[in-house]
Amino acid sequence: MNYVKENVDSILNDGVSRRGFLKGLAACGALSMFPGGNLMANESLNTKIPYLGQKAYKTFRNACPRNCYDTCSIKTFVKDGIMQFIEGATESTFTNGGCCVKGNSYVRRVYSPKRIKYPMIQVGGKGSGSWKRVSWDEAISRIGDKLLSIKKEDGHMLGAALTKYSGNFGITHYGVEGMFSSIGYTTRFGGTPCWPAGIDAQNFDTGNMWCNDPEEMKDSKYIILWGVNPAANSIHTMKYIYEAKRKGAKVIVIDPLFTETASKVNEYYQVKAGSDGLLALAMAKIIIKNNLHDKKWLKKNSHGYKKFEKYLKTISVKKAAEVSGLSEKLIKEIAIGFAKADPATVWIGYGIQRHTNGGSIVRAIDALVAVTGNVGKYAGGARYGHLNTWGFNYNAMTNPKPEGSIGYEDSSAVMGDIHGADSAKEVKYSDRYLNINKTAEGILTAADPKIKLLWVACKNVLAQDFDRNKIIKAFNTVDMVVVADQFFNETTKWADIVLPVTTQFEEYDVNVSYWHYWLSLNEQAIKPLHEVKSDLEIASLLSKYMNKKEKGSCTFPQKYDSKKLTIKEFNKGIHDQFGIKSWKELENGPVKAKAVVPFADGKFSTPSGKFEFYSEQAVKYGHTALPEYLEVRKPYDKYRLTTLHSRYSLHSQFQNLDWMEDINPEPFVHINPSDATYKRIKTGDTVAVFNKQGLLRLKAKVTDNTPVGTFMMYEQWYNNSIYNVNELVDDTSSDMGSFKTGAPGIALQDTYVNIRKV
Ligand SMILES: Nc1nc2c(c(=O)[nH]1)N[C@H]1C(S)=C(S)[C@@H](COP(=O)(O)OP(=O)(O)OC[C@H]3O[C@@H](n4cnc5c(=O)[nH]c(N)nc54)[C@H](O)[C@@H]3O)O[C@H]1N2
Ligand SMILES: Nc1nc2c(c(=O)[nH]1)N[C@H]1C(S)=C(S)[C@@H](COP(=O)(O)OP(=O)(O)OC[C@H]3O[C@@H](n4cnc5c(=O)[nH]c(N)nc54)[C@H](O)[C@@H]3O)O[C@H]1N2
Ligand SMILES: [Mo]
Repeated sequence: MNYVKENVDSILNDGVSRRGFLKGLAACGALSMFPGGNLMANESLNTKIPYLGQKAYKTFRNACPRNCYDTCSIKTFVKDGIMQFIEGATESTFTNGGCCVKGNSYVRRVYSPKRIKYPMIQVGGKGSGSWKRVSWDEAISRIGDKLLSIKKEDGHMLGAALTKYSGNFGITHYGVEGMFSSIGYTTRFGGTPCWPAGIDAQNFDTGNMWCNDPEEMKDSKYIILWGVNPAANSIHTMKYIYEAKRKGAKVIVIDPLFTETASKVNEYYQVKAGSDGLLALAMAKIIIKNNLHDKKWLKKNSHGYKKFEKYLKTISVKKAAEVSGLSEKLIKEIAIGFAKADPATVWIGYGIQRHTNGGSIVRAIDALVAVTGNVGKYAGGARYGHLNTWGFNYNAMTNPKPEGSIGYEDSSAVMGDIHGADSAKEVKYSDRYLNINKTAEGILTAADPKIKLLWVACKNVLAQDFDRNKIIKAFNTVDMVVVADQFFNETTKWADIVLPVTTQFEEYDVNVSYWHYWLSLNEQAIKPLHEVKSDLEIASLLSKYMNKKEKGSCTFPQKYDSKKLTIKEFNKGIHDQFGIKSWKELENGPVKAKAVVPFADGKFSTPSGKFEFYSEQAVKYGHTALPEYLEVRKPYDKYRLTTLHSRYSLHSQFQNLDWMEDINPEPFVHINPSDATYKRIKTGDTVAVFNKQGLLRLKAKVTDNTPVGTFMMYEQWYNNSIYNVNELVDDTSSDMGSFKTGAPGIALQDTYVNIRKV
């Protein structure tokens, strides 16, 4: 152990990994001093570290499983059983040999002294901070006994609930859902906080959510980055955007904030939040009026176009200018420039659809792209995301229910995150589904049965879910909260039992992206540290225990072998799509799916088989048939608050590491100089930001990157800080999401607050 400790200490102090980290920092623009710098993301990133020479290391294939566009392919260098440093895989043209600042800190993360090392019980009760280390046997027996007692009391398992989201998107990790299926019908938090309104919008329009390969963007002639901030959130895509720009393409950003991305493109347009639907419709109107629409494509491939054209008569460009804040002249200029370029593309971000009218905005932008005939075109498209390479077996997820299981009788209410809905086949009973975006409400109102055990995995509920104080109240009504995580965090504070889990370097898995088209194997590079176990091994242990106590009570396989589980995920479809014969080929590096331009064949999975301007299906879900303009939520306080994703963290992950604290030590509320003057606030002043729901105390940063009347804070979790933006964000829904993800999205961008100096 001392040997390991000394060696770990030496890497933690060593410049090699730190060097990679600094390169990542440069890649995300941080060293170029936001906003104006000109270091180009990922352009000089190939980390060819000679160090001891490549031969001194054993190398492993890994992947970053975080919920991120880039899902990087990684090469890990191990010496004497200890990870020394990582590189981005050079085989992937997307990862292109470089990781981001977060990826380059992985060694730091794996060996962080802050990791949860053993199973722990909060003996003083939730929130007490009084913890006791226990053995795995004790932790598992407590949980198993609780589950069996729920069944004994209620006759079913609906009192057991699972909330899991995006801490780890590795395919075998859907085994956590599998663990829950294997004990019976349970309660699940379904839906997603991330992208549901846009998913529905694209499905109404195209019958799918399927985007062009981001690598094609280098050949686009006009790129609109609409409510998306890739210079922070998808740095590897920036190189294609830069290449297009170098080749003469026009690249513009439409965003209420002057973002890192805005600082790198040709033109930036500051739009008023939530007004984009009207802006896109006005642009479509101008394009048609100038006879720049693609009549041939529309005739052949679209449904309801004439009705859409008629609806556009009611759209006033003048009103669009008033509502969006862009002048009529500018709107016209963008519309005509976009329509004349070939191919032209829009990247629709996820930030833009987290409004009460978010789905309607995405439908309007889809319509704009379709009018110009850029749907189904190489280097064109209304890009949002895709799940086209996700056709794995989800083997670990598909366990039969124990014999005689009884469930929720309303079988129409089946929901699930689109990343992988539970595939249980029984029709008579179903799981009980609650909206993942209303965690607190779900727990507090669940009756008959109430929630007695809540299992949290891959989710930092208290940092990422909405109306934090209500969540604490809700957690306190649950007999046993179990949290499986790598770090003590906001959520573990309110847990009864904490289980330490592996990082991706300590287990096998396989990863694909919802953005690019690469497939990466994730090999086990090191032995699990401390007493950590993978989510799947935990499920096996639980199954062993439950079956010992009550035979047949859990169907999850009792033997755990992460490599075998990973191999079982592959099938012919995946092999064919990626042009491989076996998973083994991935040991030589990541592979890319065969190139296909989405909808190039003019086939859409909509009821009409065409691109639907007019969607009956949308009507079925309570929306307008056409992509009509919908007004956004009205302000309920003085200032708008937007909570963006940060380049230093992946939601609540990474910012807790010491290196990240070095470069980004504390949170700020970003406020415009004119608002600052009005409130007599200077940079560095401590302020209280508050609304009907909560209050946050933090320092102010005065900057004109934020528009007048809007404050910006990054959603991040700082170790040892009470900072939490969801103290202020309520759980109001966005318009769409129920169609494909089972629950509406979250309108977290429509948050309002006030401020005072303290
Ligand atoms: N105010 C505000 N709130 C937001 C957002 C916003 O923009 N503003 N964004 C929303 C969006 S888009 C999303 S996607 C969500 C993300 O919400 P989450 O999915 O909750 O986010 P993460 O912080 O990435 O991951 C949660 C936890 O998973 C843990 N974890 C990592 N790997 C594993 C593993 O293998 N097993 C287990 N058991 N745990 C693991 C991490 O340590 C972390 O504590 O947040 C949403 N919340
Ligand atoms: N470094 C890093 N990368 C990440 C993540 C992370 O946490 N950190 N998270 C990952 C995840 S889960 C997600 S969902 C994606 C999110 O990726 P993005 O969609 O790029 O991220 P957001 O920060 O949510 O929002 C993007 C932009 O939308 C803008 N926006 C908000 N409302 C409107 C509007 O009404 N109109 C317009 N035009 N723009 C608007 C915001 O100002 C912001 O600049 O990033 C992924 N990548
Ligand atoms: Mo997300």
